[in-house]
Amino acid sequence: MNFYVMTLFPDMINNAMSESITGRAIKSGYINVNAVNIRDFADNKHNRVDDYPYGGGAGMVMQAEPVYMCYKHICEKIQSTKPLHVVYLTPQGKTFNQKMAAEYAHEENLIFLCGHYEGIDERVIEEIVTDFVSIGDYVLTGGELPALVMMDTISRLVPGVLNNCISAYTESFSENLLEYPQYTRPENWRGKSVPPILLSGHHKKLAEWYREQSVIRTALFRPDLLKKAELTEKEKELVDKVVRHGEQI
Ligand code: 6GU
Repeated sequence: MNFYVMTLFPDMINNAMSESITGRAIKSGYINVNAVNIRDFADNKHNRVDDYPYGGGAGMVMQAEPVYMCYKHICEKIQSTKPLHVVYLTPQGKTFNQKMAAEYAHEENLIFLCGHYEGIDERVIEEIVTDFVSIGDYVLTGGELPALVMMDTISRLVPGVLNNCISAYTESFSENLLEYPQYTRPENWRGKSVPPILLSGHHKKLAEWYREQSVIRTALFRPDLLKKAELTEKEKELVDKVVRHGEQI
C-alpha cells in the first residue's frame, strides 16, 4: 500500500506514521508513506501558496496551481493505468468508518489532499478530487490529523501489518459490536479479581463469554450500533435486559 499525502506539514505526517505499528509496517515494507510538500510547488520566490479569497471574507485560501502541480508530480511517480482515488479531507465529506477503511485497503495507491487556512480554491478540487471524507462532526485546523486517522485505520487492514491474532479485532467491529474487556496479570489487582471464566481453560465457554460481553457493552455504550448487528433471540433478550436495567458488566 502506497500512501501519498499532499500537505503543507509533511513532518506531521512522517513523524506520526513512523511510530508504533505503522512505523514497523513501513520498516518491513508493508506500507509506504510519501508526504509531499505543496509549498515545494509554489511559483514565487517567497514560496507562498495562499491568497485572499475573491469576494472578501476572513482568512486565506490555498491556491489551485501549487496543489495541481503537486498532484501531477505524484501521478508521475505512481505511473498507474488504473484510476486513482484522491481523497480530500474535509468536514463536508462522508464520515469515515470501518467499512470505508476496508474498501480503501484493497487499493495499491491512495492520494490524500490536506487543506489548511479557510480552504482550497474550488477549481483544483473539481479537477483532481474523487472522494470527500470527514472523520466526524467537529472542525479541525487542517486535514493532516484526518489523513493520519485514515492511514492508521487502513494500514492495520493491510495483510502482514498486524499478526493474525489481533486481526480478529476488526472482525468484531465489522459485526457492529464493541470489543469485550481485557485483563492481564496480576490475577488480583488491589482487591479486584479477573473474571474466573478467563482462568478456566474452557474454550467454548470462553468464546460464549466474549460474545456476551461484547453484546452487553454495545447495549450499554453504543446501542445505536445494535440496529445493524446480527443477534440471536437469546442475545436480543440480553440486550433488552441491559437496556431496561442498565445492568453492570
Ligand atoms: Cl477531514 N478536516 C477538517 N479540517 N476538520 C475535520 C475533518 C476534516 N473531519 C472532521 N473535522
